[in-house]
Amino acid sequence: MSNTTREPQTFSAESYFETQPQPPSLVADIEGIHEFIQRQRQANRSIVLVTSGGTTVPLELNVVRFLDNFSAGTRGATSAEYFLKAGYAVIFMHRQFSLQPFSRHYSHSTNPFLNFLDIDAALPSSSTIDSAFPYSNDPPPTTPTPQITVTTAERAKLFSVLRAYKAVHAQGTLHMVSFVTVNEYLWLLRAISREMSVLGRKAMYYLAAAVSDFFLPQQRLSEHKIQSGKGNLSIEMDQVPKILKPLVSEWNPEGFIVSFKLETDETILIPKAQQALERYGHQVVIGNDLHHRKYRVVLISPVAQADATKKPDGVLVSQPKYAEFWIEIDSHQPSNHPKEIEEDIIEELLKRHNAWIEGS
Ligand code: 9Z3
Repeated sequence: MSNTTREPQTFSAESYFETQPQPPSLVADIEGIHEFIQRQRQANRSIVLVTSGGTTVPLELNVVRFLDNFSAGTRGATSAEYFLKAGYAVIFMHRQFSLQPFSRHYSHSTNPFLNFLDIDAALPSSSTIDSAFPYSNDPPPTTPTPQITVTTAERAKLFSVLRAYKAVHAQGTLHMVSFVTVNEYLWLLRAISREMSVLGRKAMYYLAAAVSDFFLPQQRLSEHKIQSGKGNLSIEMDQVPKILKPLVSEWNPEGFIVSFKLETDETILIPKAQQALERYGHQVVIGNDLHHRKYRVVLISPVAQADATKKPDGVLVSQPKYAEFWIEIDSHQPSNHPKEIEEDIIEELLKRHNAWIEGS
């Protein structure tokens, strides 16, 4: 990285993939995806690619520091469950260690599963606490291992999560693949989209990952940890190419594509979502504002202009170019059985995807 001013570089999707390195794991990842798609096609299932979590932008080749994008992966992991429930096969392309379908209910930070387990054995008194720890030089605990049970209050919820999880595993309808950097994300998205193109209209893309807008090309990364002590650090980043464009026009023009638009200023949400549709020509943009994203979203989609209606006097009334469809749920949800907005989002998208498959 240098402090000298330079001409900003513009990357098209094409020049990006020509100059930025292919991740070493890509070939193996795509083999797994290929097999998964073949299996689901034989079972005549629709497949949705769900992207989830935030991408990083490394600042060094031997990476110590990186920029990150906000997302816990809640939207993607929750949505994946509702797609699976509806009979879709899901490719869950997520940020490593972000939330995942099913296990998200027992996130280590908000709902650690160890709290729900009871152990049928005498616990050591506080004066002999060290005897309770497994990683000492003591011999292993006595056999048979004491009974471990789930606390009564948690049993019903755990049962329903576990039952769905086991059913999905038995059916083999969930395939996981992970990324960390924006580079890994872009390479994976391109390769998976191309693989999915064999599905034609039965392929859906649900792009909920929070993707970096700026990055540092590999050629400009410093090899080692950037040293402090030289005063300020200025980093000039290049723009990540707009990847929706080739996805819509080249990689799978038949696919049903849903992207997300995140804003913190709600007043620009709709114009920005419309701008994305105008630019890329896909099917739906889901607008969400950071602070209300769990309770309110808006689906923006193009209106077929042939729908323009004639008034009785023969005057042609031009239709708005884009339709808004708001989904809102109560922000005060019971903690034991909260309604999730993703349930309603997916219900609406499934109707639209069906219409898309039928060609309307
Ligand atoms: C979203 O807007 C997601 O809904 C969230 C989900 C990231 C807000 P969480 O996982 O958050 O529930 O914590 N994703 C898309 C964000 C994004 O990067 N959009 C780009 C943009 O706004 C377009 S691809 O320009």
